[in-house]
Amino acid sequence: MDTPLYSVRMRASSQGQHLAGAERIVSGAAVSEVTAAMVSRAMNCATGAAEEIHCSVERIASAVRFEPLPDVATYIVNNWQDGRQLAGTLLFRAGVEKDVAAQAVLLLANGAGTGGSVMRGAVIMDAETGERLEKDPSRGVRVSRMDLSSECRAELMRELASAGLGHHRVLEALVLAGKVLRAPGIVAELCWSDDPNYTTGYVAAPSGGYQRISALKPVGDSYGGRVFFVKRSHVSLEGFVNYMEHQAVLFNALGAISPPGKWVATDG
Ligand code: WAQ
Ligand code: MG
Repeated sequence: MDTPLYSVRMRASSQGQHLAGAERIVSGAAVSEVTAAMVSRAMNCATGAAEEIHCSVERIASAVRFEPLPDVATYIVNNWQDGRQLAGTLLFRAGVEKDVAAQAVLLLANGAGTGGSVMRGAVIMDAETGERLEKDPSRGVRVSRMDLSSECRAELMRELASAGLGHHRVLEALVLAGKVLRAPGIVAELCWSDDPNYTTGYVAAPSGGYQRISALKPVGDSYGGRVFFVKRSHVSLEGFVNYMEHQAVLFNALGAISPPGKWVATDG
């Protein structure tokens, strides 16, 4: 018998500014506890007191997909310029045209949103032409409804901590990228944070997995974002966006986590 699962989501804001967000997929028995923990975290937010906290609890009506997480690799680069070069190489390897990869890096570096702002969601980009395909380029597409099973979460936290990757951003981004890589028609994802103190980003691809790059921007830079690459002629955009926003995906197995390796840029 299948026990129903629930999507629990929280977002906190102050003066109309987003402060914190979280989401989980849990059994009915865990809903109250998980919701309370989210609210408590938002009430004690490091970035300031929340004025508004919105929680939603929804029973997941359609089938949940159970998937394994992608493998994790880490490239240590000398500086963010080398990091961006490596991102281009990894994107090209995944099937993104060279100039399109370069265009995507510049887009995130300059702010992909309206008037050069940071977007709340991701850009969808044609891997062959660089054309932007998201319906609302000021918002982008938001990936939602993904989580780790509780056993997998405990195991992943242990494994990441022992690999020196215990920062919460690693786990959260890995789960998000894991869902993205299971999307119909995905070619690759490029991401780095808008947090000025967090310079590590990644290129994710179905063949390469979750490939971390130690620096994709200088410290103090508050730009960041995500680009999902697809081949326009091979994908139903509506199906792609619907999957990203609504399909529940629960990860129940880990991929391999490799030790970090140095990467040295080549000329040209
Ligand atoms: N769906 C789509 N785009 C999103 C989502 C989402 N659910 N959440 C964030 N974004 C976009 C948005 O433009 C953010 O500004 C941008 O991504 C960055 O989000 O292995 O922490 O949460 O060391 O700041 C990657 C490396 C960290 C982690 C990424 O992103 C590691 C990170 P942030
Ligand atoms: Mg952020």
